[in-house]
Amino acid sequence: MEKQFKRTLITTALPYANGPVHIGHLAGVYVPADIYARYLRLKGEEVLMIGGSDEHGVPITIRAKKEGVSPQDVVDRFHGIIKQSFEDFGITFDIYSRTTSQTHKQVASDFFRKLYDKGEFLEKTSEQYYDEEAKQFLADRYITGTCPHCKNEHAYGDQCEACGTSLNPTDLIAPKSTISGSVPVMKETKHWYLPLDKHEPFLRKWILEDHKEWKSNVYGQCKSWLDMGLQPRAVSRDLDWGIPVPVEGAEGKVLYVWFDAPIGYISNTKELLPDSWETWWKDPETKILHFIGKDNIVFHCIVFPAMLKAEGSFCLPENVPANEFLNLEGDKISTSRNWAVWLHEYLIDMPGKQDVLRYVLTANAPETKDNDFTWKDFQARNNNELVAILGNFINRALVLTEKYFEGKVPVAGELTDYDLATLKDFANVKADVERLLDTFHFRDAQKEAMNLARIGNKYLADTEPWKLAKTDMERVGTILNISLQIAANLAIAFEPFLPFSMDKLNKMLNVEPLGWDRLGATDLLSAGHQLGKSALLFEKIEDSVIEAQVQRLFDTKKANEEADYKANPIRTNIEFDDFTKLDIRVGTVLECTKVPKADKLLQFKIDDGLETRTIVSGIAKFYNPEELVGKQVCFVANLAPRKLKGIVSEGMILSAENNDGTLAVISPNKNVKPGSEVK
Ligand code: B3M
Ligand code: ZN
Repeated sequence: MEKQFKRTLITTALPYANGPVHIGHLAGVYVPADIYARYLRLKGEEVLMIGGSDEHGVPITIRAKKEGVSPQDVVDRFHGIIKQSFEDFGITFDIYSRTTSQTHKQVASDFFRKLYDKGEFLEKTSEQYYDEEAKQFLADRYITGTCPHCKNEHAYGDQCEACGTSLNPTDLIAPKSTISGSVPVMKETKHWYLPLDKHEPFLRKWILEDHKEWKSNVYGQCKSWLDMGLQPRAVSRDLDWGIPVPVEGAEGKVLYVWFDAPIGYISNTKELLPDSWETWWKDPETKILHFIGKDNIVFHCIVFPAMLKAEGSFCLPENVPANEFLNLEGDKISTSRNWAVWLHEYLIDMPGKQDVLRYVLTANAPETKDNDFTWKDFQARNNNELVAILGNFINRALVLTEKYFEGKVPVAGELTDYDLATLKDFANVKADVERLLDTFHFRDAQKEAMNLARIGNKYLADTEPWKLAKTDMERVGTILNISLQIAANLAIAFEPFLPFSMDKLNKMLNVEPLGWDRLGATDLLSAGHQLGKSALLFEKIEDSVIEAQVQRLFDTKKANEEADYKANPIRTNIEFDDFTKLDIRVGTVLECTKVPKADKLLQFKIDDGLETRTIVSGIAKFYNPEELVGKQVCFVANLAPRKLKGIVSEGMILSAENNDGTLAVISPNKNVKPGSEVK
């Protein structure tokens, strides 16, 4: 039997306060969470929606350093901007707080201390890079050096952005501290680890057996993490920005940001309800839901539950309806490359059009796979759906009532078979929308709601009351009565999706917002009820408006390309002799396989004309191994062999690199004899 709950606690990922929020955030997390919260409130259920800014972590300290301000300055600025954006888009948080709040510092610190006292952590000493000039340990992002795979000289301690390989700081060749520029030294440091391996049996059962109903993208990611085997994870860092580790002898150490951030959900609940917060976290009759993006799945489905379990008194989430990513005009949204539609900027260009964006983002929600936002689609959905279907229907129903009945709901006379069939159609919508919302299928739910408007539109088009006005006013009254009942239903069905417009619609209908239980009823407006004044709910968006947005993105792209070129200019001239030192050959790929435990690497066996050679290359993200077998590739044949993940690589396969770091292998444009020289 399905478990019954008394109340629902909705948490939404805490955005990092190191930049404003964009359409990707809204589409992936906040609009779906808000739709769900509004829906439950309309049903009269007890619900809380918790949000806040994530204000710790290394990226914030890096931004502060770059700008020459304090991390607190950075988070103060962006917390304000983010909070305002959410308010502007009608995201109905019961509280939107921040992880630098006093309450949070206390709650997170106490949480750590409780696990520490219970012996739930491992203490381990390891060697990490230390900057002797700056007198501090270096977070991975504060170390740069040469990538061992592709020789990019600007790789970070956690990742090479050129070839995409994840790195450890110790993998870097010629490491350098970005703080002082000095060469870091290895120094011992102690940290606390959460032994995820110890919780693995519990997590396996809890997720893989007890939560088979989770979305397949979420379940699948969890399964693959569990199947790889869990390792202890450090929950502290050597950093001067964060919540101090509340243990003696831990000076200079703070809680790892991913340890404190999810506790923020608890702290913010406590800040809102100092006396009753525990009911929301500890009573098994509370249903906890985490709305997040796909990059946060492991933290919400594995790490945070392990923390809660270790603590012992908290409930675990019932579901984690994570979304995939939204792209923008075909490219990945990127804060650093300004490839985004920023919420605060959108509202300057499109004042009052919050609902249009909410609608389009839900219609294209990346629920099961990555999805694309384009301005053309934005315009089409506005003009062809919001204006032409929903807005048009409402407007016709209201204007005709004003014209023929002085804005009073007319009496419904005898119903025809067609009237009855129409009423039956829209009565079914309630169950459909509910089923979809209950299972987090927001885009289909919205589509169903739009179908209700389609039914109304078709009804008016088929019955043509304007033609009957001269001959049969009673029939006109019946048609408009039915149309107005549909309009009142739309105001309920669309409230979770288009709250600003439905607020307007309620005013036009001159009614207080109705509850969800009334959806599907045919007596929402009684005969004689005086309607308010009608106005257009949506307006057509002209081509010029869309072109301006597209142009802006085009300008951004151009500026990025110029910056990329500047960052990677043509190098100084070399002599012909220098060039001839390079021995580049063509080889035919005989075999290509993934390197185990290295998600970026492919291992090749190449026919080089003489023998078979092994080459390891960091291009696994861009090719399926099978598709390269039989292809010819160019490779540096006289590069000294080197070991990668225990495999001796005899050469380097040449690829061309796009601005976004994606790679394409270089092949001759006609087949040649293996071993042919490239000159
Ligand atoms: N701030 C990462 C992100 O914004 C992180 C989420 C925290 S949720 C507890 O994607
Ligand atoms: Zn690299």
